Amino acid sequence: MEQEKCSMETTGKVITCKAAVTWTIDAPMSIEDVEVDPPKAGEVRIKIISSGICGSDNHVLEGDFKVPLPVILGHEGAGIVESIGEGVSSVKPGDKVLTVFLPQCRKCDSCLHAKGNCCLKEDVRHPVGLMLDGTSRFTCRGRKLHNAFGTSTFTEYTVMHEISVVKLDEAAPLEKVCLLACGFTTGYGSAINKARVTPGSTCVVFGLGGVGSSVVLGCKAAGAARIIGIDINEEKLARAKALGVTDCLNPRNFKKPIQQVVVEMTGFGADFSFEAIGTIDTMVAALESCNSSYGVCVIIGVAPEKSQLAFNPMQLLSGRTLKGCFLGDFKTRDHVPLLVDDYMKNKINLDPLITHRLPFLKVNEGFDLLRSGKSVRCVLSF
Ligand code: COD
Ligand code: ZN
Ligand code: ZN
Repeated sequence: MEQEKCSMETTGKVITCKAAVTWTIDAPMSIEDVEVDPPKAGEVRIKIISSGICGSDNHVLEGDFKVPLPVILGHEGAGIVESIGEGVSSVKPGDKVLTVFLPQCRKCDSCLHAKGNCCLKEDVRHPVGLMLDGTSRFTCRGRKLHNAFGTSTFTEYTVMHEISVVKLDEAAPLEKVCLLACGFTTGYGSAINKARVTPGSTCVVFGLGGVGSSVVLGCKAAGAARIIGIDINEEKLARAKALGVTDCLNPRNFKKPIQQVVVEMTGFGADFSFEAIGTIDTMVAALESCNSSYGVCVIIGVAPEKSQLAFNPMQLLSGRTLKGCFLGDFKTRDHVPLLVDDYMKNKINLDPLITHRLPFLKVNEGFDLLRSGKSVRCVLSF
């Protein structure tokens, strides 16, 4: 009732609210008053309630992933629809939603293909930071701001395309399921959907942040017998044990390459390997950690711009499979609600991933926690 009243009062009007603006990448975000335009045709304006801080947002701030500036970052969000633009039919004001960076238009070649999940409506690999009509809905100090990955959740209100908005169960707790907008879904799906981890198998996961930890949960759910976790942060290794990691490896404790250690530990290499860090070296190590004949390696991390992956093709010739995957290979609007159902049925536990909570205005502190390695996921509340 309260929400509907609120929505009626603001529908069709510009909303002025607080947002964290990234003017340049080498400075903290600045909390500003921004004007958020009403949604145009096919768009949805959302009141953000919760947002996680994902490693990819940090990649942007550290200059490894270039997006047009100035920008409002954040993509792991959950909120409530405030108003809708013309023609929007899949959500209505008051609905709980997730802000997902991969759209699903249900019409393009990728969406129509049974396996495709990279909708062609928006190429997230080369972000333009504008709505599909080439304009922005955010203004700050008279300047137009870009959006990030079509989402922008570090703001009290955002505008997204309907095709990137996932409708949620009315009972879903937004302060938890926001992780399903990116980190959890990205990691869990890479194990379940892309690698198709098999019962009794051996898996190795490089990087035990929010995404890598979710890979571990996926491997465990798929029945992996052994899960080797690799991280340079001892605290991350310790925490991952509680998630299902059976063997912890810190590459800094070994003189030889970590892939050699994994191959020796497993006999012939792991059945499945996952890279959730985003460096070239760890991608090659992940590839070489899986069995040379039947091993499957899934790359999840984004490497610094313009970097090239180099390895001896013999690594593949012997039979290995190298795969990549965005957002866990889920078709977002079709499949993410099913994950929410699993969460509501207690089949998925997000609590071990949420190590910190902060009010939104302390978003820069949240990034400090991520960079210092103290947090797995810090969830901001608005
Ligand atoms: N060796 C071992 N561990 C390392 C190393 C290293 N050389 N360097 C860093 N680590 C560990 C860190 O200690 C940390 O625990 C972990 O790697 C990284 O975790 P986070 O918490 O910084 O980041 P996540 O888990 O939120 O995200 C990691 C990704 C690599 C998945 C992310 O940053 C990324 O690149 N995402 C791109 C993929 C994608 O789909 N992007 C779209 C939206 S996410
Ligand atoms: Zn993310
Ligand atoms: Zn599409």
